[in-house]
Amino acid sequence: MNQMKPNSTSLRMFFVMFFIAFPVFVTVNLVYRNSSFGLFEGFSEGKEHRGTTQNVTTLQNVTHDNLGREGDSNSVSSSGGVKELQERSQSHKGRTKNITAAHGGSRTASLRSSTNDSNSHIANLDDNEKLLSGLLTSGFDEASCISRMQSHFYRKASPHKPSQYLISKLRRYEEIHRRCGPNSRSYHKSMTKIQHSKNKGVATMCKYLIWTPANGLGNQMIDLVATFLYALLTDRVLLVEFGKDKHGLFCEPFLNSTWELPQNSPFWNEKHVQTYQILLEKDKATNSTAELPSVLFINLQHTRTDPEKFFHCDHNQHVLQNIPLLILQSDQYFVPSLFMNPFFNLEITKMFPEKDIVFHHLGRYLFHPSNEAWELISSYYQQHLAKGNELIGLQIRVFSPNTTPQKSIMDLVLSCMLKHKILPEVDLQTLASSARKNQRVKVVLVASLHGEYGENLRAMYLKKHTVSGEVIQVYQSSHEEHQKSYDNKHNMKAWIDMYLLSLSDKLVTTSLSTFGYVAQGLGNLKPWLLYRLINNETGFPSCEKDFSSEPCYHVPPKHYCNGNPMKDFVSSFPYLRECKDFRFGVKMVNNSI
Ligand SMILES: *[C@@H]1O[C@H](CO)[C@@H](O)[C@H](O)[C@H]1NC(C)=O
Ligand SMILES: *[C@@H]1O[C@H](CO)[C@@H](O)[C@H](O)[C@H]1NC(C)=O
Ligand SMILES: *[C@@H]1O[C@H](CO)[C@@H](O)[C@H](O)[C@H]1NC(C)=O
Ligand SMILES: *[C@@H]1O[C@H](CO)[C@@H](O)[C@H](O)[C@H]1NC(C)=O
Ligand SMILES: *[C@@H]1O[C@H](CO)[C@@H](O)[C@H](O)[C@H]1NC(C)=O
Ligand SMILES: *[C@@H]1O[C@H](CO)[C@@H](O)[C@H](O)[C@H]1NC(C)=O
Ligand SMILES: CC(=O)N[C@H]1CO[C@H](CO)[C@@H](O)[C@@H]1O
Repeated sequence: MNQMKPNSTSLRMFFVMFFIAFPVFVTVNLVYRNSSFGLFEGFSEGKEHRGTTQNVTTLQNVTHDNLGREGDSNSVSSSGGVKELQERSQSHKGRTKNITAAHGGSRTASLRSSTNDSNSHIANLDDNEKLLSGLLTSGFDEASCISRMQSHFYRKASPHKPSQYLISKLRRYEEIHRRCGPNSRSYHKSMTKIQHSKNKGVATMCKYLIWTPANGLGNQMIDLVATFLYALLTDRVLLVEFGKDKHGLFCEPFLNSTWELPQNSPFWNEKHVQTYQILLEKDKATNSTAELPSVLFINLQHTRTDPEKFFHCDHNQHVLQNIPLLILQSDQYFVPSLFMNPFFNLEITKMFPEKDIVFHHLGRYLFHPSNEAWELISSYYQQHLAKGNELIGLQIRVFSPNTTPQKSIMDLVLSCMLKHKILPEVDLQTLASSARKNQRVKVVLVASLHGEYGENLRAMYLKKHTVSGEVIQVYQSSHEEHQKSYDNKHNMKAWIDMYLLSLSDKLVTTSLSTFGYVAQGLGNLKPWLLYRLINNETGFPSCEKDFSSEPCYHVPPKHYCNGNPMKDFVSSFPYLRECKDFRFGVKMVNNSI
């Protein structure tokens, strides 16, 4: 009885607190722009949810010129969450942002609106588009992740539809994740079992794949897509070890569950876990897999000197199948190595009849900017980028700042963009004062750690005519000077830049930059790859157009499963090609090439 008392008291206190706190909370929410819908939602669902702060963006009076016609202007709004947000925000002055794309000349892809202003009608019409032709599932609380339902206003509809098989695989995966994910009964049962039998085999209801971070955000994102594909192929539940540096970047991708490894999991920084390398050695020595651990750490990070990992081989995959918990660390887009495995190959080919759009589909499936990130992305887009008829993304990564003069890089960039007519030459004949009407506007978004590149380009076109008569506007959203891995603010900026670049019509990136890979994959863009300058050399093509939007896998296996060295990828694996930006790397091409 004594024990009951504090409990019921605290329960009552809870309700009192709830009924006092709740209206206050809502009111505070409405008054302050930085409201916290994530927290609100988590509370009502009794789930652990990060309280992501956000500024609410609503799509009001979006002017759009879908077919290049001069602008009909129509009101656009969407169903459910956003409508509710709009209503809430409209009731408070200053909350509603009135978004209008400038002078009717908006880009084809930008802020697409429908010609009907009946909300429910638009909602139905857009459902298929909103869910990216079935790639995404319906049923999410839309206010908790506004970007999930608004991305299609910003990005051109993809010409690549997901296959029915991929859609069914994803729906099945989501079901498994709900059943086996954190907070489920199966999760606790399976994890307890695994933990108690770390070094001897055990069979569990659910099997897991824990993703651990390595290297910068670009590497982490391409590797996360590869890891998710591996989870799909092996019916494992993907859990991610997101540290503070990734707090508030992404929405939850899986309906009614979380992909984050719970903070109290013993497998954060697990030290005493057998490694894949040791398992391989044992396996080789004894030819027996009788004694399997129940947790295994697999390091697939890039190094060119490590012994061969044979991760693509049937035998090893067969062994791994019996281990309920795998902890994977990589910084690579190792999807091509999964294609090299005959069993996986069959399955992936069914999922992706077009082999060169794996990242495009899985990236758009997994990575939705959090409300906080989305506020920054959408407002930046509307303020600066929506104005143009065409958006050019330019990503400049300087790998050796100490040996590469800035001017060499600027020359390289200009040489590429002018030669391929991505940007026009400046017209030195015509006077700047003679303004013309209805000029086409090209907007250039520069992403670089260094602010000078955007400034140089802006200065070049400022108040000048171009030979094509186009007006060039240059924006650079951030410059950080140094790449900082594992830093939340830096990651947020990087994510915003990657996302904005992915909305481009044309993309110019630096060879070997995984940052560019993410943008091109999400946006289904075949980028112009800038030559990777490491000093002030000259005499090479400044850039080359890539043949696929897939990221490059920089360290593919060097041996066949029988141990013989792989000499020529293409003859053994007809869907692989040497990457244009790194000749030791490979990536997928579509059948038709
Ligand atoms: C949210 O809006 C407030 C008020 O306009 C502003 O001060 C703050 O910087 C915004 N936060 C973000 C993340 O945009
Ligand atoms: C919204 O945009 C319209 C059209 O440009 C403008 O007339 C109106 O004043 C704007 N409203 C707000 C609240 O900014
Ligand atoms: C708008 O939607 C309504 C309701 O579905 C429909 O009756 C009407 O014809 C539509 N108008 C236009 C211009 O498409
Ligand atoms: C997800 O959760 C909501 C709210 O609890 C519930 O109504 C819905 O049926 C769930 N969806 C699935 C597919 O489990
Ligand atoms: C190892 O096992 C494989 C298949 O089970 C068998 O073909 C091979 O001969 C064995 N090798 C040794 C050294 O026992
Ligand atoms: C650039 O190259 C020239 C020779 O072509 C060399 O003399 C000069 O020192 C180089 N500058 C830098 C900063 O590397
Ligand atoms: C909020 C807002 O500005 N709404 C406007 C949207 O556009 C229609 C017609 O163009 C106006 O009547 C609304 O006032």
